[in-house]
Amino acid sequence: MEVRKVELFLLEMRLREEFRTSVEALISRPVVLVRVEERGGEEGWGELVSDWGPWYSYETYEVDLLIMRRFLIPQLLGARLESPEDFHTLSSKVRGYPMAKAALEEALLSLYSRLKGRPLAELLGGRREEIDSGVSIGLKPTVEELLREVSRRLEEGYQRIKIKIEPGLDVELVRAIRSQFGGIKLQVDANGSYTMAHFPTLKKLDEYDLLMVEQPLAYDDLIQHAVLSRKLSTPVCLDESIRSAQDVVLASTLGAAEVINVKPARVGGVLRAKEVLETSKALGLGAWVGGMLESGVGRAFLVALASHPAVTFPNDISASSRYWEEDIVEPPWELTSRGTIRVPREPGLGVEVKEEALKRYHEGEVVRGAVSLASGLR
Ligand code: OSB
Ligand code: MG
Repeated sequence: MEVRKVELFLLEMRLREEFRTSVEALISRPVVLVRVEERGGEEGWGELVSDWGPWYSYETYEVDLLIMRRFLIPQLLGARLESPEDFHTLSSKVRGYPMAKAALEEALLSLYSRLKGRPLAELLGGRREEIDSGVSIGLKPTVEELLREVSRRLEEGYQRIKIKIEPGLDVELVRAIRSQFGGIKLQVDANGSYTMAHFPTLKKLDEYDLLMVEQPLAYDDLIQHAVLSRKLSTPVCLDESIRSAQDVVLASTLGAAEVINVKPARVGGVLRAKEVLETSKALGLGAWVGGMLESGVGRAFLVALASHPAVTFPNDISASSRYWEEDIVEPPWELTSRGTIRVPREPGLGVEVKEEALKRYHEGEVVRGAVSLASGLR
């Protein structure tokens, strides 16, 4: 595999509805698509998911663009790769920036998948024909609005509901959902917004039979998660705290988590995410595939990864329509009547990038800041 061209497309994609978490309120996402082309003309696509600001992670799309253009892409151009794994060797001298690495790795992986004629899921050790789909619901202005949203998502067929919580907006929400919807599969995600000072509140969550509480405490505090985990009957799931398979070993050794949310972008790529899944399984931890509000391109990798047998819970992988008026792939990702998403059997993404939709989003209005998103980056 010899990449002769790397193209970056900078889009701004407006979400159908605001997505609010304890760290930010998002109305649109910067989406950078990576297209790689190899000598024979075959192509691959990947997606950069870093945000406008360093809120969920220290990475931002502008810093990642700099890291990709200045360091990662020059290393890649002209290198001969036996497989996408070689990209990790190549980029190992660049410290950090897992999201920037993941975007390029995805592009190489989908290229490789096409060159070999083998579906992504198969390359990742996936076995399932469809994956269990859950939905992540942001903080809402009122409990009534939250209940309406939960009701709508259950009607659409999602297998489990995850709601965002933060101090002051937690037990009341869970109680309201339980009283209206009974024993549905339900979990909460705090995005690190609590401390042990909130322990009495977190302990109250134990009464509601939640599948798990995701990242209750700070991203850099495994020790406190280990302390909390011993005091809660609700399983603790880690998202932001897990950067690698090694972190899973550490978390398991400390007893800081019983479940791992696995996101390719957070751990430096889809191949790394597969390792995180396998390590979780080997250590007896539960696991599922999380999301970063990916466009249809990034979603292809989430779906393929979630077909892996180490996945033990429904995933944060929803249909295109949960996020976008119009996705940039054809066909869009759809929910089956069983609340699942079908795993493509075709090599590559398994969906086509719609170049004309890409142009439309290119020309989208500039909402923020210094960089002209309309001008693109080709
Ligand atoms: O904490 O899991 C999270 C989205 C962006 C950043 C962080 C998170 C999320 C989600 C949405 O919860 C998951 C999805 O539907 O993609
Ligand atoms: Mg999370």
